[in-house]
Amino acid sequence: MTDRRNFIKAAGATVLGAASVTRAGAASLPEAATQSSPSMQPPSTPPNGRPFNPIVTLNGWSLPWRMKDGVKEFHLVAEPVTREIAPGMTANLWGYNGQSPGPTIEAVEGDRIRIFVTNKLPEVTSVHWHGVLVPSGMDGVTGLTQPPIAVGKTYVYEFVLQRSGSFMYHPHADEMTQMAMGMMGLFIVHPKDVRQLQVDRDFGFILNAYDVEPGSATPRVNTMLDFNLWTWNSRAFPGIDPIVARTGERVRIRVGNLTMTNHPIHMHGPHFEVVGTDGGWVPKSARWPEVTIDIGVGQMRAFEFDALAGDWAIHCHKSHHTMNAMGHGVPTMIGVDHRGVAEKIANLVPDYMVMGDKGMHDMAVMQMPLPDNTLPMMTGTGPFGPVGMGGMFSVVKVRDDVKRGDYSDPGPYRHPAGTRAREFTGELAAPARAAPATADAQTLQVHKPSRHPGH
Ligand SMILES: [Cu+2]
Repeated sequence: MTDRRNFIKAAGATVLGAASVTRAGAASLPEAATQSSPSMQPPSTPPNGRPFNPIVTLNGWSLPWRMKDGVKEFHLVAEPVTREIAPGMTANLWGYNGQSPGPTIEAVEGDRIRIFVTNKLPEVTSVHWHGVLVPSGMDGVTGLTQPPIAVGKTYVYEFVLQRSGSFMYHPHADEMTQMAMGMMGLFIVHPKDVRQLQVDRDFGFILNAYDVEPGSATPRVNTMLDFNLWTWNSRAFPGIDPIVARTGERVRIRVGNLTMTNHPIHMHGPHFEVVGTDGGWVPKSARWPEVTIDIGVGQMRAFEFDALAGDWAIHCHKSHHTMNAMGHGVPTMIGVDHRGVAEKIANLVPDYMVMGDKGMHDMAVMQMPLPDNTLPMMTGTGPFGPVGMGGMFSVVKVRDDVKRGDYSDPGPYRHPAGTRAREFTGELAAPARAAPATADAQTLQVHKPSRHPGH
């Protein structure tokens, strides 16, 4: 405690305001852990402090802390990072501690935490603890509750966690740019009683979106709606981890939305219950069943289900959000026979192909030349061929024999005999159709009004 008091006095600030760290304070900074891998890091038992059941961050990890005089100390470093969006594409983003999104912060209701934030970006930043109840001066809004964290400077935030729940963190300084560049992370506060709200598996991810011109690597930050990479934790399918569970386990998924539009997240298979928002837990009697949960901008939702064996798609139901970079200015060619025209064009442009006249599935099958560092629009392969998906899509993989704590991909589901859709090869009778309407019935009688009163 003496250390902290001295340090705060030296910084000339009160405990209620985020304070700039002096050289004396910096000497006592906890180490800033960094992560170079975009793969899911399995949860680990908390080494000290109150016990909790850790969450699993899809394609992510949780930030280690150190205990100092009963305070949990974390160190976030805001910095430019490179993030693999999916195999074949890497983006130049901004994030924290080597990755975008930043590491998940996990702590327990009642914990006093101290978060050091070092700014290694080329411009000022701050961190807002979205949904966490904090003193006003710890809220991280540049200009309103604190000065901006200047380039190269470190600020410290300190507060006691009052309520458990699913929260986020993100900058409140040039946030249009900084969130478009990938600065965000999950902030999970576990209940004080480890048995309360307990589930077998607890997953979390943030919905984010980027506008990266095919062939380039840095997002355009002025885009408001027309993003071309729809991602979960800055990953696009097939780069998103599967959500793995054992049959019968209780599974929770927490999803936050820091894009510029809503995302109706639809899960196939078991129905789920909405159990929480970033405003708190929904009382048991008020939980409601769903198969799709619309997650508005700046919202978090937590939902739970009992795992059923199978490979169950989970995806945003806006179909354009399960695609990677695509051209929107393309006319619909379905039903257009343009083969004759194509031959003439091919004389001028030898690579010209006929596409889209029977729908767009061919796009998922054919290998087309793409600019470097560009994901195909429809991609991913399953045991029965191309899935034809990109973007916000993953698979809930539930098996009878998954071991406790094992999150590795169990491979494709083996459907029990007689439970999979199959081709029908029998005789097809002509379908019975309604008799065509007679010409008489189609004659319209038009009665013109005889008078036009009032005009
Ligand atoms: Cu969406």
